[in-house]
Amino acid sequence: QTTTRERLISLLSDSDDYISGQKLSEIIGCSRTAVWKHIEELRKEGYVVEAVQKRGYRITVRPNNLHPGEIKNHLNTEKIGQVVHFENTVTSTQEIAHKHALNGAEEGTIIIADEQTVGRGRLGRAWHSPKGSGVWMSIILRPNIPPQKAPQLTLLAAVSVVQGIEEVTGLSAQIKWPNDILIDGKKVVGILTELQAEADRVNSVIIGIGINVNTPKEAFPKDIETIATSLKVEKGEEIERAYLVRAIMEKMEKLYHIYLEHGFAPIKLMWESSAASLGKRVRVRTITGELYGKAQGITEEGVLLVEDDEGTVHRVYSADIELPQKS
Ligand code: BTX
Repeated sequence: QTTTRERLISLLSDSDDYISGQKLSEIIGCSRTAVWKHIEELRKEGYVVEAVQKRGYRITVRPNNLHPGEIKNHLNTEKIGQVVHFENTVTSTQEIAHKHALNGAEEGTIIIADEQTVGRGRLGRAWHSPKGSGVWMSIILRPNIPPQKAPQLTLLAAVSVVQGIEEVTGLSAQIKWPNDILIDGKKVVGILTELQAEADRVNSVIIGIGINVNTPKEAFPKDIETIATSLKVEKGEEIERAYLVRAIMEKMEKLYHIYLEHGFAPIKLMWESSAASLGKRVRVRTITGELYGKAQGITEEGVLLVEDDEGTVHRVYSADIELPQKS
């Protein structure tokens, strides 16, 4: 699966010293001309590749891009992220992931794009996915579970993203049931889970993750400028996107192993420790109506339990939750 280009990036990044064209071509198993052509390609994309006579090549500057070579460089997973399809511009990575899934893509395959023109949220809503500043990706999983358990994977994905963000930026994010990740009360990540399933079993779960990474504050459209934020805005510095994706893939693979072996219970505990809404009064808006009450917790299936003022506990399968304003 690893291409010449990916090997090249990996070799030139691992080495503190220069590597000669001859040596590169021997290790990779291609001609020196092929090596040279790939290096020219990398330069066009913003890599600074130093070339010194008699010594060879070295990468000194890497662009903040999401090319598979960058993501897979040092990626410590068995499955998740081992196959990466990168596109500059797509309608929606979900749409493309569905096609790959139907065509038998391997578990763990990711589709990632620099820009989405029709990024989608839940219930037909749009997801703002401008060029170059975010992570817009879809991950294909094939767990052997019944369809009604699939929402658990949204929660698992949310925990992975929170852990990945924490590792790379040190920022502590919170999860708002079921699929939003907030920093300081503002939305920095959205997660959308879609299924290809039969009545009793899942064929594939397609987890779409949208992260505002380097979006400048003033670049958010008017309708979301007060509710959205980016990692860069919160951290005050540019974040390397490929590094973030890698961290999330690694966290997700660990959690997914735990999930397949021990079920949802351990993931539920981790989710609860990052949950923004638990124990608080919330407003729940479903397609059929509204409900006020205290968010008690989630069930083993990932269903939210809300206790209303009369003491009745409601099981909420799908809704938008509003948290009280911070005082
Ligand atoms: P959601 O329906 O919970 O959230 C959508 C709502 O969030 C919008 O109506 C808008 O108010 C707000 N919003 C839109 N864009 C942004 C943004 N960039 N940052 C913060 N708030 C925003 C959430 O749906 C699920 C989003 C999943 C996105 C990923 S990206 C990769 C994959 N491909 C794809 O088309 N969707 C997923």
